[in-house]
Amino acid sequence: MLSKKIEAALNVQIELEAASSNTYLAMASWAEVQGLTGVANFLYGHSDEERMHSTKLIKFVNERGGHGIVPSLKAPAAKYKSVTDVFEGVLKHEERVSQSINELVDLCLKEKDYATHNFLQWYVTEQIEEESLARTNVDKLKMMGGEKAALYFFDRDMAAIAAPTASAEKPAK
Ligand code: OFO
Repeated sequence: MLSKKIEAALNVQIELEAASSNTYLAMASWAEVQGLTGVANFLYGHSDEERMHSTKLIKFVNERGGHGIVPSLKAPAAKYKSVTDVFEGVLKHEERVSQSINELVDLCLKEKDYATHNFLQWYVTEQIEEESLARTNVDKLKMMGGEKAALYFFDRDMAAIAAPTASAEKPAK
């Protein structure tokens, strides 16, 4: 059984993951309109993953006798200055999510909730990967220095990353 304190903290995380999903969806839509199909598909896939992260938390809370709450969300920005602006936003967002997961893990130890602590390890690992990927993308874009030709190749790279991620995340039939 979850304590009220842990249940509330998990519900905050549910909201943060859902907000991540919405933000990446808005970024994907913006990139698609700019003709950046690779970037758009990568971000659509990322948005789907974040929704899965939120749902996974909802199910865990319910399984442990709590109630996972579906949040109402603030609309994310619809327009972005550049692809660099988008990926800097992704990195900032992921850093915030990592911090929030760390605080949750800390709270679980303080409250001696080892089951939730164990469940959260999956998120800890996931955040290492996501932060590192976001950082690599920002580094690449900085290296390109806003060159249009380089952006074509960046978009192609993103398409290659998006394809395996999309098939790996397909729900099992
Ligand atoms: Fe949910 O993994 Fe990123 O935010």
